[in-house]
Amino acid sequence: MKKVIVFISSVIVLSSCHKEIPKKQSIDIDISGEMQQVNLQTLIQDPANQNNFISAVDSISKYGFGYKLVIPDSLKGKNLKVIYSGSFKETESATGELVLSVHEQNMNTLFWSTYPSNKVINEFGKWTDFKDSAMIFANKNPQSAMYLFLFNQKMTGKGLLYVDNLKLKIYKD
Ligand SMILES: [Ca+2]
Repeated sequence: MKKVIVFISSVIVLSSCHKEIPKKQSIDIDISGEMQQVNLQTLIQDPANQNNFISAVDSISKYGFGYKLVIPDSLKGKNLKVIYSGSFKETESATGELVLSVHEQNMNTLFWSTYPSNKVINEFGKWTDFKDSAMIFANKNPQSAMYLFLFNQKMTGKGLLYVDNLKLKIYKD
């Protein structure tokens, strides 16, 4: 279990890179106690590399590995740009997706967007990298916003969805 935690910590990236979004303020978030990993039970050892852990779900287990961020007050009421990247692998049907969402404390949904694996996958059983971004406008991120989630899921379809190297960066307008 220790290995899992160490590995996951190493893939969290909240950088202050200015190259990708000129003229916009990027942020460094103190992630201690604010961000946690979710659906750790879906992590398995990568058969190709026992030092690597990957998320594996099917349409029965549904919800795969991701992150849960307690949104700091400094980000509430702001436009946020979230950049996410990683690798997908599907075995029989490209029905998996990445979900980015914002919720209030009672889990009422304020924002929900998905990035389907079929945007990039054109061959089953092969790892395919993805990178994209989503804007969360201030009206979807009000003072009552509490959690930001980024996780993968496979709600329908045959086979398994694998996800590796899931990363996110958050920029404040
Ligand atoms: Ca991994």
